[in-house]
Amino acid sequence: MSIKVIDSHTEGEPTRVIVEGAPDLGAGSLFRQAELLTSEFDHVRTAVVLEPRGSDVLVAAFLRPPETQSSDAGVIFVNNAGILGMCVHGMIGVVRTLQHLGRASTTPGETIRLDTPVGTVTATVEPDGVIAVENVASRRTNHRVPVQLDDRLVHADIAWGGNWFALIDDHGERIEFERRKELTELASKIRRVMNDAGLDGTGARGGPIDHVELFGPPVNGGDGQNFVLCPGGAYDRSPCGTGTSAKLACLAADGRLAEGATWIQESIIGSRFAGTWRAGEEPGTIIPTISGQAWITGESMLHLDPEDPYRFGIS
Ligand code: PYC
Repeated sequence: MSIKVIDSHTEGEPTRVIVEGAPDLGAGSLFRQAELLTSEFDHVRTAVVLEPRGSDVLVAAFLRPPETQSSDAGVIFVNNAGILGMCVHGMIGVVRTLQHLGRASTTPGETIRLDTPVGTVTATVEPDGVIAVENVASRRTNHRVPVQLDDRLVHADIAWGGNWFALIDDHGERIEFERRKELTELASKIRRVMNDAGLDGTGARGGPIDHVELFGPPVNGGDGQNFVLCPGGAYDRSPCGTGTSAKLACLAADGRLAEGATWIQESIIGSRFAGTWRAGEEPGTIIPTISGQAWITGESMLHLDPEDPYRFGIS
């Protein structure tokens, strides 16, 4: 079995797009196809994402036919833990990859519509290689939920930005790259305590907290820096576009960022996304747009040798 992939990184966070050799997931909804990917073809996800071919940081994208008539393609994102609802850094990587393949325009102003299991997003080509993703409707569902840890009390906002986020300001830690191990431990503890206590995302597609976002002051001319813990324990090298969408939903709900104004979110490595929002159709929702840049890093043919005991990855 061979699988052709194209690798890129978006503001430091890698994306691997599967361009040949993906399994047939049928013609159901992308939500159903994602379920099928998990139940029948999880070994393909693990082969592509996990070591020895991948790593815990990698997000992979399965390209699918569009689910809605007006869209150009469908995408299912996966990582080391399973399916991701939406992934903005990944979508910027997908669009950059489609441009690299000559399947998407590089002309500023051109748009491409992409379906995901949690909704349709639109990507617009901006000058200088920047890609702006108008994400799914995002919203804050809970404000300042007290979370008691062994050694401190923190308060979390819970928000949907295509994944479920707990967003915390009053954690008492310095947000510094050198402290990523301590930040990973703290964020993991917060997620465990919140999910054990049932303090999870509420609303239509409610679900457990899958990402935790810790905030600190800016270091690179932006409005703030974050540390984002992803579902499988890795931290996001980019500022996390779904996380920035969740942040914008909180800023909008607090009246701290006006509609159309720009928020520059810095990542733990200092890379940046620009975020802005407009009102969503449903009261209390916003439609965020997140802009950033991706670069192609490689094209490979992955081989799964039937004799290789680790052909489906090291779990
Ligand atoms: O950019 O949305 C994002 C993202 C989610 C997980 C890693 N990156």
